Amino acid sequence: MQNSHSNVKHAALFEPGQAGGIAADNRIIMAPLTRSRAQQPGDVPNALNATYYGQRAGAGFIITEATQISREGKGYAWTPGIYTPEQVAGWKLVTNEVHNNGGKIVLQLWHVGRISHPVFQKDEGKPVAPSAIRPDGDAFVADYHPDGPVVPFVEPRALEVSEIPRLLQDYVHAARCAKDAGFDGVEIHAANGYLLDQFLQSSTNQRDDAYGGSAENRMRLLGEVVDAVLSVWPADQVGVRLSPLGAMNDISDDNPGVLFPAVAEKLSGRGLAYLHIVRATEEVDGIQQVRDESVAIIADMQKAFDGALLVCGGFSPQEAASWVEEQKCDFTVFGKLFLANPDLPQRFSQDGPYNEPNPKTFYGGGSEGYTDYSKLSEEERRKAA
Ligand code: 8OZ
Repeated sequence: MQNSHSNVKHAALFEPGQAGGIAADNRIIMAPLTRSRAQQPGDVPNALNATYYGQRAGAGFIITEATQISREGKGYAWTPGIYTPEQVAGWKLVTNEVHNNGGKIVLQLWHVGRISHPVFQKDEGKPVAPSAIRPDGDAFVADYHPDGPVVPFVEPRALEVSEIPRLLQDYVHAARCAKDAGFDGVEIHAANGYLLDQFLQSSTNQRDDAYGGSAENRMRLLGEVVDAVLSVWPADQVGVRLSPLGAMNDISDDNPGVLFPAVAEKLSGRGLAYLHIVRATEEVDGIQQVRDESVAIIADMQKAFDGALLVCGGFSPQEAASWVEEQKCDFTVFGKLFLANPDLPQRFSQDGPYNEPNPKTFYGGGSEGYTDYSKLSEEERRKAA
C-alpha cells in the first residue's frame, strides 16, 4: 500500500475503478433514493435538489433517485421526471453542480407499472402492467387524492402487445432527455417490483404471448428496453438494476435462482457498464440480515455477466471493503448512510463518526433532513489524519 494511503481505513474502497466507461475515484456509490422533493407542478428538479446531489459528489458516482420516463410511469407524489424540457433544464442544474464539485452522476430511468394510481394517469386511466393483477398495498398519492396521503392500489390493465413500441419510444425519449441534461450515464430500473420487474417475475406476469410464460419470454421486454436505450447511449454508460428475492411491492418468482442468473446472462455480451443488484434481507431476532440465498444468486449473476458489478443493501464499511477485496463485487452502494452523511467516503476513510438518518424527512418537504446533514469540520477531519 502507498504511504499516502497508510492511514486510510477500509482501503479497498478507495481504489479507483471503472464501471464500463464510467471512471470512479472510489468504490463507494450513492444509491438511488426517492426523496419526493421535485418542484410542482411538473415534477421538475430544482436548485435545492442540485445542492443535495452536489453535497454528495464525493461518491465514486451518484445514481439519482428513480425518475419517471413518462406520465404513465409515475406512481408517487412529487417524484421527478425526465421527459419534458422543464425537467431537462432542472436536471442540468443537478448535473452541473455535481460536475463542478468533481463528481459523476447517472440517471435512473423508471416506470412503476402497476405501482401507480389513476390520479397520476391521463384521464384517470388505470395503471399499466404485464397482467391485470392488483398489488397488495397502498399508493403514496399525498394531496393528489382527497383520501391521501395513501390509498389502496387498483387493478391495473394489461399492456397490449401493440403498445410496446410506444413504451420503448418513451424509454428512448427519456434516455435522450437524460443525455441532453448532461448525465454521465443511465441506469435502467428493473428492480423492486416496478414495470420491468413485473414482466420478469412469475407472480406478476401471467401473459400467454411473447412477453410471458417462459423465463426467456418474461425477459424479452427488459432486453428490448436495453436495446432501445442503447440507440441513444453508448453501452458502456448504461447499467441495469435488479433485485432477486426482493419482496417489495408484492412480487415474487417461482424460480429466482434460475431466472436472475439467466437475466444476467442475457444482459451480457452487449458491453454494458454494470449490473446493480439489491441484496435481499430478512429480519432475524429483530435484526435485518442479508439472505444467504440472495448472496448465492448474486455470485451466479456475477459469473454470468461481463461488466462491472454493483451491490447494494445493508453494508457496513467493513463488509463492503471485504466484498471488494474478495472481488465479490466491484462497487458497493450506500443509501441511508449517504443520505445522512454527504461526505460519506471521508467518514469511511477515518472510520466515522456518522450522522443518523431521520426517517421522518425521507419523503417530501424541503431542506430539513435533506441538505442540512453536516459534513465533518476541518477539526474533525484533522483529528483523524
Ligand atoms: C421507496 C419509496 C418510493 C420509491 C425503489 C423507487 O425502491 C423506489 C422507492 C423506494 O426502487
